[in-house]
Amino acid sequence: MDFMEIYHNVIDGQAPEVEAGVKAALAAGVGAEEILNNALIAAMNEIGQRFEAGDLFVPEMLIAARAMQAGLKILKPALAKAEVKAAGKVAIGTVKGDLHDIGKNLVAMMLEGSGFEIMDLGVDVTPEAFVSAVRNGAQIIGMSALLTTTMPSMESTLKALREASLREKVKVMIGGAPVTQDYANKIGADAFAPDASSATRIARQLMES
Ligand code: B12
Repeated sequence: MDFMEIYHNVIDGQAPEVEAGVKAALAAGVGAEEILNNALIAAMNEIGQRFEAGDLFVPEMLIAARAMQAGLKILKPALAKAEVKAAGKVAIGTVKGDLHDIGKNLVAMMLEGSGFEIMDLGVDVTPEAFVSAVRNGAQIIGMSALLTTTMPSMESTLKALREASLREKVKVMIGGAPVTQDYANKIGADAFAPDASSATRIARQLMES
């Protein structure tokens, strides 16, 4: 399968073409994860590099992100082959001050697909909102940050959980491009995952631990 057409349409921000390309690839029997990795994620990586190099700016990044989301929407049913029994309840959100949600949505979709019940808290989520989610039954919290300047909000959330005496009741998993295992260790999170498929595996392990 040649993913170049979808890839370039994401980069050019052509949402309807991306949608059509993803539909055609699925109809041709290409695996959803293959389309995701080789076309959609690959294109966003390219966008990130071009942005870093100063070859494109926020508006272009935004329309590319919209095109990617259009493709993700088509992939969602294929990625989320929901299992019957709920594996656990996960509250997931992008931390305070941060509006990046593509990675967070992808992790939510994959978790849903592997049987977790998802409470999607959206973007710009305050520590207090994560705390409320635990009061409402979340067994795992998933925090996403794409900016080095918003990562400290993960630590604030852990602090808020301790202050509410809820830290022992919940597992905390973190991720996002600038986040590392070292950072997770440093702030006392229970787990880090570098991508959506390992997030699913790790969430299952957290439910058993
Ligand atoms: C698209 C994008 C945007 C879009 C976001 C649209 C949207 N709806 O999300 C827009 C245009 C809005 C945007 C805005 C900004 N952005 Co921006 N953006 C990006 C870009 C190009 C891609 C991010 C992305 O979606 N990647 C694809 C997804 C699939 O990958 P991912 O998010 O990493 O997620 C995966 C893993 O990290 C992990 N994961 C993610 N979350 C979680 C959570 C859990 C719990 C777990 C376990 C795992 C996990 O699994 C995911 C799937 O595999 C990145 C470049 C990059 N290389 O990351 C810059 C980037 C993140 N942005 C950057 C910047 C600077 C900004 C702005 C400040 C620009 C500006 N001057 O205004 C603003 C900030 C706005 C804000 N307050 O949040 C910088 C950050 C620099 C830094 N180190 O802090 C980057 C790195 C670009 C760069 N190279 O400079 N951005």
